Amino acid sequence: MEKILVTGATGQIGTVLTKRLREKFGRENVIATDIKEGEDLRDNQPFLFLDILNKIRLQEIVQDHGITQIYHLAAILSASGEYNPKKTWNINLNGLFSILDLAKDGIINKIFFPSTIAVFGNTTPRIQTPQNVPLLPQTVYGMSKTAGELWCNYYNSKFDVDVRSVRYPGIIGHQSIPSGGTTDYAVEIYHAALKDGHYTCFLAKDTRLPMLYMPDALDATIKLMEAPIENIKVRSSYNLSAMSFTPGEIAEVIKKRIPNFTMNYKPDFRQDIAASWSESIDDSQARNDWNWLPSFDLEKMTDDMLDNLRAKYNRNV
Ligand code: AKB
Repeated sequence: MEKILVTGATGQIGTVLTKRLREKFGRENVIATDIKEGEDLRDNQPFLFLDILNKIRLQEIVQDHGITQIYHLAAILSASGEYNPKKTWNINLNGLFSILDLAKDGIINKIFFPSTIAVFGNTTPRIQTPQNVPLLPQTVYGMSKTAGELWCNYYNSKFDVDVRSVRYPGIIGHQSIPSGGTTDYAVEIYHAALKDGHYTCFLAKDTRLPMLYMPDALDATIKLMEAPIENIKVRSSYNLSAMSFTPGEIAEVIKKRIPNFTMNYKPDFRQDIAASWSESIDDSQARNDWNWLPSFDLEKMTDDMLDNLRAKYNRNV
C-alpha cells in the first residue's frame, strides 16, 4: 500500500488533489502538509505543518509515516514570485532538491513535480507550443520551474529517480481559490459574476492562455503517476492542456448564462507575464504516452463552475 505525502496541500490544487488521493488510497494513507492550515483543518486530517525548506522535519515526517510517494505542490507562483525573486528561487528549488534526494537515497519511490506553462518565454512558438522548445522564461517562477524540470530529468537519468511531471496551464476549479498566479482571473471571474455581476480583469481582453478544468487536472496527474514506467518517455515535464481562451471569450460564455454580467479591463504587471506565455499547447506526447484526454471545454466547464458555485453561494442568478 502506498503512503503519500502532499506538500503545499492547502493551495489551489493541493486542496482538491489531497481529497482525491484520500478517496483513492484511504484517508490515513495521505498526509497533507503545508505552512498554513487552509480553510477546514478538521476536514483535512491527517495534516502536519511543514516548511518545505526544513529538510530535517521533512525527513522525519517521511520516515515516521513510512512515506513512499510525494506530490510536491509547494511553490510560489508567477505573480507573487516577482515580489521576492530570491525567496521564490529558494523555495521552489531547494524544496525540490530535498525531495529528489529522498528518492535518490531509496527512502521514497515516486515523486510528482508540477511544472507550468511559465517555463515558456519569448523564444517559444506561442501557438500549439511543441513539447521540445527553447525555454527562456520571463519570471522567477518560470526560471525556477525550468531548472526544476532539468533537475528532475538529471535525477532520473543519473540516479534512476522515478519523478514525473506535467506543465500545468491555468487551472480552474470551484473548490479552491488560487492566489499569486497570472491565470487566477479565470477563477475569480466566476465568483465575481455570481456575487457582484461584474468583474474587473487584470489581463487585457484578447490575452489568450491555455487552461484546464480541475477534474481534468486531477485525472491527468493521477493517470501520469499510475502509468507503467516504460510509458514515461519525458522526464523533464509533459505539455498538457485542454482549452485556450481570452478574458473576452470567457466573459461572453458567462454572459450567455448570466445576461447582466459585465466586465471591464485594467491590465497590470501580470499582462506582461501572460504575454510571454503560450496561447495554446501541443500536448500530443502526453496523449500518446499515457493516454491523456481532457473532458472539459470552456462551455462545459462554465456550466459546471456556475452550478457548483450557485450551490455554494445559494443564489439563483
Ligand atoms: C500561474 O498563473 O502562475 C500559475 C501557472 C500557470 O503556473 N497558475
